[in-house]
Amino acid sequence: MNLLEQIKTSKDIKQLSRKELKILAKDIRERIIEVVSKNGGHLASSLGAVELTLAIHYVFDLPKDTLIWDVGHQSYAHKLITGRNDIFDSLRQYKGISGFTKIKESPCDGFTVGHSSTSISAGLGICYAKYLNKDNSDVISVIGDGSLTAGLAYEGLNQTGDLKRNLIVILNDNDMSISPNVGALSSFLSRTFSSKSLQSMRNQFGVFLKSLPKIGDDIYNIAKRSEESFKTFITPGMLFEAFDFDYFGPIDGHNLDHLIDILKNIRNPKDPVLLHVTTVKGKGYEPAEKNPIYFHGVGSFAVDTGKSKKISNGIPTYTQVFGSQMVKLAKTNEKIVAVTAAMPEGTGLIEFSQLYPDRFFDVGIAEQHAVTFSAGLSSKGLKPVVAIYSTFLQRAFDQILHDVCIDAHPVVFAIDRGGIVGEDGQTHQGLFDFSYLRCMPNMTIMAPKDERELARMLVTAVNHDGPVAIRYPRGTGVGVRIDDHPQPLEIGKAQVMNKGDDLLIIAIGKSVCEALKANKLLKDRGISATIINARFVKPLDGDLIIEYALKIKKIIIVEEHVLDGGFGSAVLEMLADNSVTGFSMKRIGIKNRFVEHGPQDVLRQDYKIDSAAIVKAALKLHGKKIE
Ligand SMILES: Cc1ncc(C[n+]2csc(CCOP(=O)(O)OP(=O)(O)O)c2C)c(N)n1
Repeated sequence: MNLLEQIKTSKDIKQLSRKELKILAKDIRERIIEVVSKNGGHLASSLGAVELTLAIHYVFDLPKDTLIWDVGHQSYAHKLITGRNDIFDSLRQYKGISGFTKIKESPCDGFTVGHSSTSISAGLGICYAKYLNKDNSDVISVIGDGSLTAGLAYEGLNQTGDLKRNLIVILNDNDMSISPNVGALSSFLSRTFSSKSLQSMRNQFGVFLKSLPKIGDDIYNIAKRSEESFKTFITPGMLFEAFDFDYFGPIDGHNLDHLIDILKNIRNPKDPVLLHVTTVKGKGYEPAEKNPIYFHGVGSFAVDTGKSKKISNGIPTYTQVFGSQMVKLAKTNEKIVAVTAAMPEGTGLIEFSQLYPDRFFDVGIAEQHAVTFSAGLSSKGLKPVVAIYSTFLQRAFDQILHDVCIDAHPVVFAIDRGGIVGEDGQTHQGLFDFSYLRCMPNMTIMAPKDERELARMLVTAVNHDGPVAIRYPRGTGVGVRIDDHPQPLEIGKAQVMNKGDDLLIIAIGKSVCEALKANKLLKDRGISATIINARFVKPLDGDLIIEYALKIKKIIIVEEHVLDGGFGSAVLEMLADNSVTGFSMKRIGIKNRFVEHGPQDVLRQDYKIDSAAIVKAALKLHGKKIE
């Protein structure tokens, strides 16, 4: 039995010697690598946080003290030592444990997360609640340097300084987001000074401060109070001290002894504290240290080589098709610029960024800024294509509405990971975008049934003079050929894919494929269906839908989206507004609930939005027996 197997609760850590803690760190890394190499997951971030996790659990009393991991993707070591080693093989598996922290999963998980940069705000809220409840236990928020690029983090820091609560923020700084971290802040955090250059800067700064009229001497005296406070003036500490945090660091986040000593010192603070630790992403597994981008969120791989085990079927993903079409379009249209919020790989924009560096912007984890920045770009004649996953775009609701839609700026939203995303689970499913975009005046929304249509929609979008969204799924396309010169679609026009008299199926996006599959099975049961590929959620092809709804009185609407306010709702509203009645209808989509993690197809089946569900609904509408 190795040491990890003996750790049943967080408290067991406290019985270990420091030497044993180091052995445990090794066991933990091996276990993480073993499971992630099979299940996939956030390997590099979790490997980088092993010592930090052990030190926190060693010094603090969980769950009495509250620990919040920002994003939660680095929490695998935390899971392993809080009673989840026995079920760790189920990580990210259907009905297994989540890849992020979840209040419902363990009392040691301080907050349910998946989206970044919430830990300081949530931590402060918990801190204040504890204060009012006369509970003086600690609250520790661990945030990465990438997650610190989001405005939300600063809103949290700002109020923390104001409320002066005893929040402990640990900045886990590995100089990486998923890709190398971006922005002025990133270079600021990694500033280091030799003692010589520090001395010279100190002198120059002193002369400058003294030269300021009237207040100069006072500031100089404050600045000079000690070498330490002077350092924080010009090192990363300056930023956090400005928010009224006591700043410590930077210290080596893999040195357990130092971590434990300093955490013991800052326990039970009176004022907000920020501890800056530097770590190596992928620490302890060579392939991940060498290629932390690939191993940020990785599929199954061979442990000895680090090579992917996934066998490609040669069909490109929607993301790849988007990326290659962007490169093509940008060649002939120099107005096209691309914007991503910390996901250049995930959104398929690497080639674009290399070919057109001046027309590519990675703004960091700052979806709200990405959208308003794009509105600004488009207001001066550029054609920004802002590529953000459906789930993360939720953050920018007001920026889309207020900054883009009011003046109908022609911004293109390339919404990747629309629909069921799989193993990342409830925080990442892209199931709300039709609803949150549909209500916005001036917005056009499309969803392709396959990768060929995606290419056509992208051309349509960049030619359109107004806000427009294309929502496409995670994963490979269906294997159709993409036109050499994709032609634009007519805005608001649907496509009739199959004609039949017994049933009308209106589908959007990926669900069109499910409808076509269902059609084959229904033929065998004597039901012939008309299938409409809606293409547009907004504007809807009302004329076409009404024409068929008046002829065929049995209707099924299918979407990979929540039913509330989605595509089916749009069709129903349109039919009601046009007084089309007398039909029986079944809407297929996700009921109003969050969808857990698991393989995409398993979830589609489980949540009854696949071809089998369509067949079943059709048989029911026709009063036929369901086998
Ligand atoms: C709002 C939001 N946008 C994007 C993401 C995708 N994402 C997950 S982790 C990550 C990078 C986080 O970097 P950092 O906080 O430095 O942690 P590290 O992985 O480097 O340990 C990104 C962009 C997210 N989880 N939430």
